[in-house]
Amino acid sequence: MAGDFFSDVQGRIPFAGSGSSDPLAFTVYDPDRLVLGTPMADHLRVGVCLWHSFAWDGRDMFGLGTLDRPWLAADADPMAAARQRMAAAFEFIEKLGVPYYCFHDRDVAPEGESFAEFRSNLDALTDDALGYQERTGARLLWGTANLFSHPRYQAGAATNPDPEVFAYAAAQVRMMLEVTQRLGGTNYVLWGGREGYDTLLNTDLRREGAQLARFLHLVAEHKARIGFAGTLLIEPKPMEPTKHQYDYDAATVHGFLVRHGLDGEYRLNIEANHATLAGHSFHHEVAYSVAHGILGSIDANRGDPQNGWDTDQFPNSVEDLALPLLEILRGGGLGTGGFNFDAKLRRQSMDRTDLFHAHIGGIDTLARALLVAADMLEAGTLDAMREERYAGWSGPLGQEILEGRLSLADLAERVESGAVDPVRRSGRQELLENVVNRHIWTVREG
Ligand code: XUL
Ligand code: CO
Repeated sequence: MAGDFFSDVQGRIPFAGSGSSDPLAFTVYDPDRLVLGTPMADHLRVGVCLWHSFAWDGRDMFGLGTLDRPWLAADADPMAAARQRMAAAFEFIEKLGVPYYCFHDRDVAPEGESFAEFRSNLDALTDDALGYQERTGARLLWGTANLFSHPRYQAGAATNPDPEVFAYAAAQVRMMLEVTQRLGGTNYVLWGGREGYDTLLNTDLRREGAQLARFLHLVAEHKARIGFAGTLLIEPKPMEPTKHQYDYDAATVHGFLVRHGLDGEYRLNIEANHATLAGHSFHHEVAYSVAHGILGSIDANRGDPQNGWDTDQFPNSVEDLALPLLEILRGGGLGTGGFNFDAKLRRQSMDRTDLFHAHIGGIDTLARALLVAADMLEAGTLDAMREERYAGWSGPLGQEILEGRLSLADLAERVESGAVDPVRRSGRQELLENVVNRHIWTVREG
């Protein structure tokens, strides 16, 4: 297998089964294994992100880069460095053996001195990416435009007080949407990194909401104009980098879309660490999105219970992932979406091989959670108990209420006559938790 950067891994990471102690092998993720009749790889549709894994050297706000990343050599010519970065990324993706990758325009292309130069850089690197896709079989899960790093976006992109910044952001999204289309991307993501505020003292909430809605309409119109076949996704996050981001969580974004006639045009890219930053569980955000038919894709990662920021660690808890996966299976799967590892190594995990350990662990955790979720779905206990809890709504009273055949006065009459006299029933939470744990403890790996 070609490549110069990951020589510790010679060929593709194999599936070695649960008995294996080889750290550079999968023990659960067996791409061809059928789960509920579908190969594991098609359930999970795993993607590698190019920003944390290939365009970041480990720097944080307190210190310099720590990671061994020869393809980020600071003194290299920017286009030459960009080509090295892409070569490293595709070598890794091919060796990891996952089907997808994701990137921002800026992750691959140097910005140059002008928009035209940025565009020509991105075009050239898109040609390269097409060649790599053909050679490796890797596909683009989603593309996105970085509308938050450059100083011009300090006060937001679509929600900027200056319409020229709005226009600049529009040009960038148009370019990246078309690049995503050229690469056969199955989704296009908008994450509103600085679409929010640092202080209400200088912020007009009504205006900024209207601007954001206009922007999202423009993107949807352009998607239709060029015939992009993928799905448009919005990625909720409540804060960081801003104090308050408008796309706070799934329910907030859903409400915004409905309010502005944009539902039907956008779905959601739910990120685990963003859910917990919003004070929800990842399970909640996925369940909300599935319940309303707006789940699009997943950014797989996790936060840290002691740190209140977006630590973007690789997922490692089957408990945390099994129930979200159950919701996804109940909803019929991810469609055009997938599990993108929007996750980064810890700063001390400086060896290149650490990237493999991180992804192998995350993917095996996802695979095991998928097995647990499928087992829960097949056993049907949770579904049956939930259904039973609402049984009254299938009876005559429930049906009459839902069909609008009873007024408040009608209902009061039934209560007053004694025909209605509710009986309390246990919510059985502990029993349900035991059911879940038994699936987690007993599901077989092979
Ligand atoms: C930031 C984040 C982004 C988006 C893409 O928290 O998650 O990387 O996924 O812009
Ligand atoms: Co993300």
